[in-house]
Amino acid sequence: MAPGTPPRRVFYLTTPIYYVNATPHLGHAYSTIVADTMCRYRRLAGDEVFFLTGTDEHGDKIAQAAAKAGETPQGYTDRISATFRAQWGALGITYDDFIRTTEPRHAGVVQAVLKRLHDAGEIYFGEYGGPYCYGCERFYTEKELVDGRCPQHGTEPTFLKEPNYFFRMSRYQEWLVGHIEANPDFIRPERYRNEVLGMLRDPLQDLSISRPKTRLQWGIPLPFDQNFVTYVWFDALLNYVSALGWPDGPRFQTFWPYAQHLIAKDILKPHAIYWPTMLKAAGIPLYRHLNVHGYWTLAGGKISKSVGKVVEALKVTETYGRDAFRYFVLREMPFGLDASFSEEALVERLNADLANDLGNFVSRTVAMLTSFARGVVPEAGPLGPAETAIEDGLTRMLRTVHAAMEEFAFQRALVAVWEWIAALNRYVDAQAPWALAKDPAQAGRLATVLYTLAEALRVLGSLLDPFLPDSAAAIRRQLGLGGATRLPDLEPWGRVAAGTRVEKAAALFPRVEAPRAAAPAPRARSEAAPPWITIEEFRRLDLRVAEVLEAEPVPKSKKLLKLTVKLGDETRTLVAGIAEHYRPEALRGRKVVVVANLEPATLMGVESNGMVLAGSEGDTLALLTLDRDLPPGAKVR
Ligand code: ME8
Repeated sequence: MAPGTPPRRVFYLTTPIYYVNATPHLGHAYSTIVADTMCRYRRLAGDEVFFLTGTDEHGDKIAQAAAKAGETPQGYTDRISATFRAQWGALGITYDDFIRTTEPRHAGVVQAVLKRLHDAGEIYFGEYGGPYCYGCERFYTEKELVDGRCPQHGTEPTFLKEPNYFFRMSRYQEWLVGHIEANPDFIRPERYRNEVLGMLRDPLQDLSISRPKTRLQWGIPLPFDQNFVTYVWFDALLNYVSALGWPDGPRFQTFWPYAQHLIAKDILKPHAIYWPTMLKAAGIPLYRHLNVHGYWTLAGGKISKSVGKVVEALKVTETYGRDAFRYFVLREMPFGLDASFSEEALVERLNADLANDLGNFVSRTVAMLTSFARGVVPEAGPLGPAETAIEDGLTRMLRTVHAAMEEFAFQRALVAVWEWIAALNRYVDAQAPWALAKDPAQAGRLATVLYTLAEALRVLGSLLDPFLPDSAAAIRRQLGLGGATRLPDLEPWGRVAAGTRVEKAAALFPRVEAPRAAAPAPRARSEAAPPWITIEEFRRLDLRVAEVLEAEPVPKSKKLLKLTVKLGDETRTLVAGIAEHYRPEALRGRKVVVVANLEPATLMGVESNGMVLAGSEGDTLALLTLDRDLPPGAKVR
């Protein structure tokens, strides 16, 4: 290792292995995209990465689905497992291994672990009865049921009572609580850690780990009793070590000490309680982190196979491109919380963030280099304050991105990148290279500005690689660059070589029309909605674009800001109740929409000549801004 080179970090990330009782949907695609983004990011950071996904193929649910399809379980699981692999191929997922629980390499490990636990007295024979949900493949306690129904599926559980083998999970309750308390980021985000500690406040039961063959044959036989097969969760969780070649495989040695799992909240209990206790009992070190995300909902409903509302993720990616889909899901869902998926919201983000902010920046930069520098990156002159601000902004942005990515906070990372892109677009507007190009005395300045833009493009072409792999590659191609630059080499500023040829290419993200909304309702309004107005009445409003020149707090008011805005040739003062939502310095230079003909009013001693428009929902307030530039005073209609 060269002196001063930081040691290479190791990173092992798994997705859940998905049930093959139906084809992949949005929820599966999300987890897999998240894992892929993370693994691409860590590879770009220089880490040694192993990314595992796969399919969970045993159990009642699968046997039932195969019977329903009129296929043998093996034929059925072969077919559906292949659709998962094909889907991940189409989405550009860069997994290192795809494990199937029907593979001999997995079954062998499950049997070896069972034998070890049985020999150690960790497994005993007994009888258990209780409410069982086939959708979840688990027993519930009465307390966990909601109105007597499964909290996940809303179905009535079946009461099952049968002799089975049990794992002495209850033994490990105190130890597990201690481990979670001593390692605050073992389960994250924190809400899920708290949820697990909550579950562990009740006495932990032993876990039934078998099913009698009289009821179910589709499973891995217990090595110590051929009349039973292994309970599907006990079988499935072990994929995380069987895929690495537990116990002696070199991959197990290298990667297991760095294991991180990624799941959604639906399978928190098996991963946060069954799995660590199984590992502990088997003498296998624990994983490092369990990263838990929320649930996507569709128009308020749940997306899941057993519930029946299925979105084929591929359909959306075919229409809008896989980068747009990927960006949308990463940007829209704060990691750990639920989010709602809609095609309209996706199109909005595509147009605003991708077509407008990123796409325009890339195309105008390449176009300006082509028109004003004959397609060749010029030599930069001395950097001025505007360039230094961009460079400092990059350093700050990278710091935020790195910290956010440590915690799977994709949304925070992307917001930081897009703030920098917004700063770049403002830089272009402020420096106006088209004006510099008209003045031969400004040739040096023009070269510096164009160089800065080319350098920003170089950074984006690599930094965006984990998030928007296709677009990042397209950006790099325009600069004649092949592979992405490692993250530690993104800085210092000034790496793009003067003399580099740039190549014009098609727009990265053409704008798309919003998907057609449902047919408008007939001319009836619900009683709660305001009455209809005519177009003439609407035209009485004088709505205008205004540029905020100055913003300052109104003394003694928590809510009000005094804004000085430019409206065409005129400068006006307005008072806006937005102080709890925007800092004054964040408003300067922004274009907003105002009602210009609202009669003046005095608020806390300040005369207000108009009103700034904003939307709000709950505690969130958002100013209406423009998605492309217009001069102050432009009419809004
Ligand atoms: O539970 N929103 O498999 P599964 C977000 N085989 N993510 C969702 C989602 C949604 N609406 N729906 C599903 C199993 N997911 C077991 C796992 S692991 C040893 C065994 C994602 O096919 C999310 O990752 O039901 C969730 O945890 C997983 O799919 C459940 O997949």
